[in-house]
Amino acid sequence: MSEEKDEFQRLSDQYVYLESLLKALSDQERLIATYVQETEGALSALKSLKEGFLAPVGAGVFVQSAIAGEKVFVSLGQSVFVERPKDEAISYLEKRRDELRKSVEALELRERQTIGALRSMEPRIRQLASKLGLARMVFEGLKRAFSRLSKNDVKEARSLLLEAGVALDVVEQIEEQVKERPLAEVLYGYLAPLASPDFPTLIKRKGNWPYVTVFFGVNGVGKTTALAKVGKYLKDSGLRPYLVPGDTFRAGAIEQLTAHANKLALPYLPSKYGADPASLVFEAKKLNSGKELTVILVDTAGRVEMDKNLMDQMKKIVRVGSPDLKVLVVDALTGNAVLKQVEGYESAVGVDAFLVTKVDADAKGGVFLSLSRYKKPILFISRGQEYDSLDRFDPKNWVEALVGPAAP
Ligand SMILES: Nc1nc2c(ncn2[C@@H]2O[C@H](COP(=O)(O)OP(=O)(O)OP(=O)(O)O)[C@@H](O)[C@H]2O)c(=O)[nH]1
Ligand SMILES: [Mg+2]
Repeated sequence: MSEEKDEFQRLSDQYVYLESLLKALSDQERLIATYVQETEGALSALKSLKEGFLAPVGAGVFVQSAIAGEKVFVSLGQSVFVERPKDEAISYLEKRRDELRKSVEALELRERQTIGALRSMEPRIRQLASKLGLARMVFEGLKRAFSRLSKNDVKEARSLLLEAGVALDVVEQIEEQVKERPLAEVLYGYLAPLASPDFPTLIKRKGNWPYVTVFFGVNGVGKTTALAKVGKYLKDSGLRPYLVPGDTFRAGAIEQLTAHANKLALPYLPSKYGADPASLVFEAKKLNSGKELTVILVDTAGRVEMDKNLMDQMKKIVRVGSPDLKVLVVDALTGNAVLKQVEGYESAVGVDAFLVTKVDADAKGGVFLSLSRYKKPILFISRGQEYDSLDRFDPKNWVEALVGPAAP
């Protein structure tokens, strides 16, 4: 395990280094390409130059004919000056243009090689990350940002953090705190409250079963998939999940849930479209009343916008079903917009925990830091289509993967 951790650390550091190298190469290539263009401009101006004429040709490049008409005065950029007869000046500029073109080609080659190296590292990094329970937590964006921050390049770090989907106020707080404490400690301070609880133990402790868990969230975030995974996880942990297809709205939603239930051999409440989800939960609770270790998992309908009908339906589920746990499912790819979702559900029904999905597809990772402001646990993270791709969120591993050890 520790050897694999070291390898992961080494590879992901190297990956981040190569990515920043790639960025530097392409910035340089773009810059030199503009020099090529400016030189071309200067050349054509020079060729059509009339005596005594001052011709501005692109930023920083001026061509001026000397008084005698015999010599031209060529200034390239800020530092290169040559005073030459017109023909000589032309061949000088042509030579310079060709050299610049060669530099562009050489840079392009190095960029292609760097991209190749990056691509060839990715499978192993992903494999290690998943073995270490980090999902695909390479999170290049965050890693780069943190490396800038630890070098006191606050401006660049800020824009990288924002790009990675971290909320602005969180970015500002982190910037302040790193002035006083090591970055790893600051990050751990934010993320520690998000650590996943031991869900089976929570349920076992309840005593008067069934334990009711409702999954909320906007359209397509992965509620139904996550619910099925949690069902399997709980069953594997010796509990008795019971599924409720509370999305009686979207076409195919009931079949989707019952197909998962059949595949996993989990019991569920039969339902039909248009049925009132709150009544389904009520019914499920009645059927399972007093049944030891039973956990009712309720799927709900998602919509793109927080419309009033949906929210009323959610409120009714909560009122009638009085769930033990209200889980808001959020998609890691949502970035900053996740805050609006949290606030919408928080004010309507209240949120007890998060479940973050699609972590496998997210290379940014900002969502965890954004969620940290709510100080609520992340029940699980979901990282793929397989039923077993469900992990607990471990802030310590997460911080270590990003900025190295030092978390307490
Ligand atoms: N890559 C990846 N895809 C996922 C994950 N979880 C869900 N998906 C995919 O996301 C899509 C939506 O998943 P659902 O579980 O149907 O989402 P939902 O929130 O129930 O959607 P609605 O019921 O329509 O609101 C499906 O194509 C899933 O296969 C995950 O962790 N990683
Ligand atoms: Mg669904």
